Amino acid sequence: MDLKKTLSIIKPDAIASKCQGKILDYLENKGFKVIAQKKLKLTRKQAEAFYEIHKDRPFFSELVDFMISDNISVQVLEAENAVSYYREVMGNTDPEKAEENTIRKLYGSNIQCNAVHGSDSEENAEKEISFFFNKIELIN
Ligand code: IDP
Ligand code: MG
Repeated sequence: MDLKKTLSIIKPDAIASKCQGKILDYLENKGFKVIAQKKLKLTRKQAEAFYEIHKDRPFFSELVDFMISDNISVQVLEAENAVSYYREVMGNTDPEKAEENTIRKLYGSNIQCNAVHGSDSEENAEKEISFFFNKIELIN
């Protein structure tokens, strides 16, 4: 089995609606192992740095405001093909377009407040994991 890692964020909307536990339960039931986890509140600079690839998109400043509006919970998840598997169970960016029983369909509200983040490639997963976690936090 070729286990890989991906970075997950339970976003402020899902924390505020008390869906964190349900999402973690869902992920464990889908076979993901939570390797590392932390709760934090991003500063504006940190949120801007994390979403830097979107800095020229029209929704960038709204996205940053949303991501700093409350605590977030960040996880490193391990599974076979973790990146693509998490993208699949997370569902479409827009909860209205997401398939039934995906996290965003179940717990997302709209294209911005869509409950979770998941890395979009193995290369970005590595970068995003090291954005939030240092080496010692990932040894278990
Ligand atoms: P993804 O999270 O499915 O990978 P991205 O295109 O990478 O989607 O967008 C990052 C995040 O930016 C989304 O999860 C969502 O919170 C927000 N976002 C994306 N598109 C829009 C939009 O059209 N309006 C408002 N927010 C958006
Ligand atoms: Mg993305």
